[in-house]
Amino acid sequence: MCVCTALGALALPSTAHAADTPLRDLAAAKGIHIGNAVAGYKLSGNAQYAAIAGTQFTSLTPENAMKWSSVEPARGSYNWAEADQIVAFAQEHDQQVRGHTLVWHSQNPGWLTSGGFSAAELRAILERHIATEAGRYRGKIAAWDVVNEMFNEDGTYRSSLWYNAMGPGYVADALRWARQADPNAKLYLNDYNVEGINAKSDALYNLVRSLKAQGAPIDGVGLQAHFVLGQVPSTLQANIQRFADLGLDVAITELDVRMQLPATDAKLAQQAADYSAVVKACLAVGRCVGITGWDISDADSWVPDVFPGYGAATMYDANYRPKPAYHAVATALGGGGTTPPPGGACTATYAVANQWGGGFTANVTITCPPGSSLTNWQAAWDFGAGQRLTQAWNAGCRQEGTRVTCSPASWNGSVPSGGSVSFGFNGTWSGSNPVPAVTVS
Ligand code: G2I
Repeated sequence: MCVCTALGALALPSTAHAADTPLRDLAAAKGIHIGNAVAGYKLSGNAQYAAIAGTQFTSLTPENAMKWSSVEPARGSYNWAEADQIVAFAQEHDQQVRGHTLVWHSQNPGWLTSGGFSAAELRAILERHIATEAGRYRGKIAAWDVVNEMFNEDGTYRSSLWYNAMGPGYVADALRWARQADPNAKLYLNDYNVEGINAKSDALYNLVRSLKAQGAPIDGVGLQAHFVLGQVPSTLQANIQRFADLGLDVAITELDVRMQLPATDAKLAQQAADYSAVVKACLAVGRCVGITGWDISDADSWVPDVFPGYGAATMYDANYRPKPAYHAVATALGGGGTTPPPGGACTATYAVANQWGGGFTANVTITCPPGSSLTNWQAAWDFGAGQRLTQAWNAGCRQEGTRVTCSPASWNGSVPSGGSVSFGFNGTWSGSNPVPAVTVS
């Protein structure tokens, strides 16, 4: 057991950042923005939420406040209160605002979706909407998600109010109207399940390439990045790179990593690895300009409402305490000296030493920094791709389902302060052999 951080979880103040450099400073030093999605009523009604929103991020995205049903619930009757509030909060905290979103198939007001408008009327209504909203915030928005979620999973255009009335040309029209309304805002197309290379991201790629060829005003693509635990696509960086190579900016716009509840230490460690992988992929591509999370804490997240039984998708737990994912993001952004995650400062690394058709050898090294130590350590991980452990040395390991649990041999149960212990094993694999996140206690 860990003898160093027994007080860790209890001793931390509720928004425990005491020794940490805020994410916003780390991100700024790397030349990218770090953002989150926010709701106005929480900024004014929840002090912990507002403190995190104001101090950790360089960019805010209104989660719902700039959507059509929020700003024009009845035709010609506008409600800008929450959007104005978020813009003002961002300005007070020296933050940029990502506008979300001008054109979408969802969260449109009833008067618009059930109005029985002709194609020509819808076109005029959309032009006016973009002119009104982007015009109101002219000069105050760093980037607009001009069109949101225009594709089906197979890369065909989504059937929507706009596509059905105007055909695919609605995208270029919307971009032109947005450029007219706010010439300095970066104009983006934004979608989900386009993070890896697949049919849907191919469609987005072909669209933005043709928009650029036509001279339509397109500055960037937003990859929403609503991920499932352990499923960050291996082609994320290559996909970001191919959009960048077209001369476009790329932003991660709605990052979260959902898991089946309850959250366990192992799942939170995998989630930390997933968040870290996203940050690293973005940092590896010069035109990846920033990363925005979708919701401040697990208490704020949209996930449990939409995916029953799933949640814990953000960087902060429901009590606004930073999770391992927060620390992993800070570390990936170059942070040092962050508060170790509750549960232990000793860490384990897993490395595949040798791999051949159907088999592999891997080593796990448990390391304790000065001031930490372990006695009778336990290491555990999940094999997510069907791997089976066959034989271990310098540890006793067993596998049940995907879960592998290892305990020390008689001679290596103690990891001293500043020291390390290694063990190894053989296993079988097929298809892929990804590196799992190992938890140690
Ligand atoms: O679904 C997750 C995101 C996918 N990409 C586009 C984003 O705009 C979208 O955000 C979510 C918000 O996080 C939710 O908060 O969009 C949902 C649907 O527009 C939002 O949910 C809505 C509920 O459906 C409404 O019932 C509720 O009144 O939030 C509204 C305000 O709380």
